[in-house]
Amino acid sequence: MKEPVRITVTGAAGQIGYAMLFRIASGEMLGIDQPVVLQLLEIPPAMDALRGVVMELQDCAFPLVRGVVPTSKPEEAFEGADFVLLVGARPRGPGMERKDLLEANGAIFTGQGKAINDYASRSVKVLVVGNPANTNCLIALQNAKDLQPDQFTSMTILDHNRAIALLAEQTGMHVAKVRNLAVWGNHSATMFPELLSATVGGKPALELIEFDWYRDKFIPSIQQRGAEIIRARGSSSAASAANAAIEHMRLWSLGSDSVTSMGIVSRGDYDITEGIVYSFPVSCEAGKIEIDRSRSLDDFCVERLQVTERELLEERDAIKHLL
Ligand code: NAX
Repeated sequence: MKEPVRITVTGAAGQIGYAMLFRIASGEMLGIDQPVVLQLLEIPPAMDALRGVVMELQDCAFPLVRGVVPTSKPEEAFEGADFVLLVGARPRGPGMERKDLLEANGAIFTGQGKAINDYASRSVKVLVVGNPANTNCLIALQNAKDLQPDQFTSMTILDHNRAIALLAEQTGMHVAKVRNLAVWGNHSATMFPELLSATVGGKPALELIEFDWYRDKFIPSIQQRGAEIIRARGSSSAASAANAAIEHMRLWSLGSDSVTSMGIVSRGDYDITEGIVYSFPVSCEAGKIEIDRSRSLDDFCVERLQVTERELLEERDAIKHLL
């Protein structure tokens, strides 16, 4: 058996936390030979709910779990953390504008970035799930001055998986046949699910579907999928988001055998402004994330890459006092 690793989950009593913790504890994230210590952060009003979640974790008697630490203190939650999943965030309340949402979350992710800097393992891997995820990730990494920016990522694998599923359905093929698709940009309604390089069963995706369907149905459906789920379920995606977060961390630490999508700090690839957290097509090996630099993009793609880039630049401007 390996030495236990410390995994911090914030917002652990929320709906994504509830859908995620039991799967992490059973070994689905890092493997069934990897013991874990779960360090669970919540705000004080949610500590009772978190106590209930901890009781349920105990009642599973998971052999891999070597400790569970429920806390409302960031310094305890991030102490020695090898993996951090920043799920807890302030939801948009009635009358709240996007600017207010960015500001409210800015305060949370400034503090958590600093606490990760001060208390986590020097090789920590951080995933931001809480929205607005890309910009929250930017704030956290900018406040973790002693860590490397590439230790911070934001989640777009849920959008990636949604795009795979919809393309598979449209072409009548199994999801495993879809390769090389990518989601670019912000996790928001401007994200760009790109099919130019995608294949289904070895054939170019764009030869199997009508371009009009791609532009007018596929892209907006992926962009609006979260809202569609809220309309149907009465609350936002939780199990699929938890699944995506687990997949993101698994691929990052154990490696990927195909292209996926992750929000990472731009180094200027594909002419995207350096320094913003932008979703790119990536692959992972030995704990490192590499951008797929092999894509040739047409004007249709470039225009969409720029739309979502502009939105991220506006978000960055709105919180620049926190950076
Ligand atoms: P919930 O409202 O069910 O849970 C959030 C939890 O976070 C609550 O228990 C709350 O007490 C806690 N929390 C709030 N502030 C905190 C802080 N400062 N420190 C620690 N905990 C704190 O939301 P849930 O459905 O679990 O969603 C969590 C976040 O994920 C939201 O911001 C949501 O918008 C975002 N999502 C991101 C997705 C992505 O693909 N990147 C998809 C799913 C989801 O919408």
